[in-house]
Amino acid sequence: MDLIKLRKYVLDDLDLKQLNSGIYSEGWTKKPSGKVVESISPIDGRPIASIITGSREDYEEAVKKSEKAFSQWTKLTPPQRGDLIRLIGNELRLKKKSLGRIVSIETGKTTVEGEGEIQEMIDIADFAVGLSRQLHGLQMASERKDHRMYEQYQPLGVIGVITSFNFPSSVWSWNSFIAAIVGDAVIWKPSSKAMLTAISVMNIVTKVVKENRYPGIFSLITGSGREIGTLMSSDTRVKLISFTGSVKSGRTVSETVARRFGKTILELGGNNGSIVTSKANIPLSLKGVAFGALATAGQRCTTTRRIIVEDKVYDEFVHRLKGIYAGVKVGNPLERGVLVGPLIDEEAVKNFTAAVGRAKKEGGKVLFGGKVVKLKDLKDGFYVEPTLIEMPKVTPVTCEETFAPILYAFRYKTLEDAIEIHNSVPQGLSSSIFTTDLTEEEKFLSATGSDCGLANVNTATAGAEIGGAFGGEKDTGGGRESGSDAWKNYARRQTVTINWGTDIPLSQGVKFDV
Ligand code: UN1
Repeated sequence: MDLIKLRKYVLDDLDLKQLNSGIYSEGWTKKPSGKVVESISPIDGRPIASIITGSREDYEEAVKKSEKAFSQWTKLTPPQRGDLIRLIGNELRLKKKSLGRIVSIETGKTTVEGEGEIQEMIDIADFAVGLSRQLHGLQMASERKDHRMYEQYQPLGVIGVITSFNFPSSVWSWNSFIAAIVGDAVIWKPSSKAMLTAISVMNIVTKVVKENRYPGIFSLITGSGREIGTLMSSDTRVKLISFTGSVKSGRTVSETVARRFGKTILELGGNNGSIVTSKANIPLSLKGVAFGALATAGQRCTTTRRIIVEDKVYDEFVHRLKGIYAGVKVGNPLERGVLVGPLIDEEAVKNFTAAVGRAKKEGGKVLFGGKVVKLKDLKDGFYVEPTLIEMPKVTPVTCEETFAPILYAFRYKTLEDAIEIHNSVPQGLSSSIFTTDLTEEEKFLSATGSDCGLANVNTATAGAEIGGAFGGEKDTGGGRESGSDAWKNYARRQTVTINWGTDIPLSQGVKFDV
């Protein structure tokens, strides 16, 4: 399949003419002043687009325009803001296939996962529309006579969203659609490995904004994290940085933003474990573990990276899992039946090989896979084998997140041991237990159970829905975005006290007679 032809076909459907500009602030900047960066398809290792990224000047322009747009946008009521998100959601529905295909070409996701990415945007749009009529605060009883006390949530202003290649558009929408109904304006810096997706999404979103004469609250600025990311993180005009990426980069972002007392939402690495007990429904667990470990070629923050299996069923479980791995097709993600596409780039392949080597040195035994795959017709693509490694204990490499389909298997005797192994890594994003035993399940969900932001029972660590708050603890950064009350992160909370009486009684019984 000719990727360039396919790319042209889908970009025509997306009506994307301004392909090379990586800057949008109230219109595509004709000639951004940053470097030209190529976007490479991991499917065949070839360039699919050359994009002119932004510089400091383009960034300045984006912030100024966003501030202006914010001042107009914030005058609209939240349901009026919700109207725009509804229209965007409708347009995304129409373009789901083409956008999904761009995601697949650029990031190597399978066709269904590429479209799933856009579905996730549509879902969060629907959620945001409903939420636009439900933004609420508490009313508290006042100790002072004839006083009313309540809290309200005001927009923050301009916020920055820095996304990663693996969910190149949905994570932007989790943040941006919710922030928009709260009343914020959003500047997006996508991963340099997924700029074409960002440009395609922006082209659709901003067409809806323009055609319906809304203020230009969505801007895009491509460029390196080092340059543009640093500008955003240190800029007091950008009230919140929502960052998705590695623990290492997240630490830098967090420190830079904290120095100026800005806000952050951090979605950093995961090292997610599934506990499989002897009471588990084994066929169901096998499916859950295989999906969790292999979907998106192991490049989700929520990917299952560790299984902790009870001694009694370990041999059977691992044997059957190997059978499933043997049947999984690795290859061109655009082809039917392929479940595991490529890794994002050459560096990811190197990291995979290095991790397998380290695991072996640390006492691991490769039960399945472990090698790089060279496909006959896609020799320059970045493919690796689904890999299962038995580990005698928790070792340094198993405490790290390697963005690849490597699954470490551990044995356990008691559930307490299993939970200890599970919680012994620095990251705390997602977790799961497979069991039909109520006591085991409740132990896993108790205060001394899973220490992660997401805890699943009889389902995979990956594949969270947008309705819940998404995020994790420990090195994962503590941020929450997407559903539930994560919208509050995009607002400033204001406690309001109103005296509607004729006197001025003071709190804590203080007398101040003047
Ligand atoms: C991520 O990997 O950054 O839960 C997000 C999931 C997806 C989102 C993952 N809905 O697997």
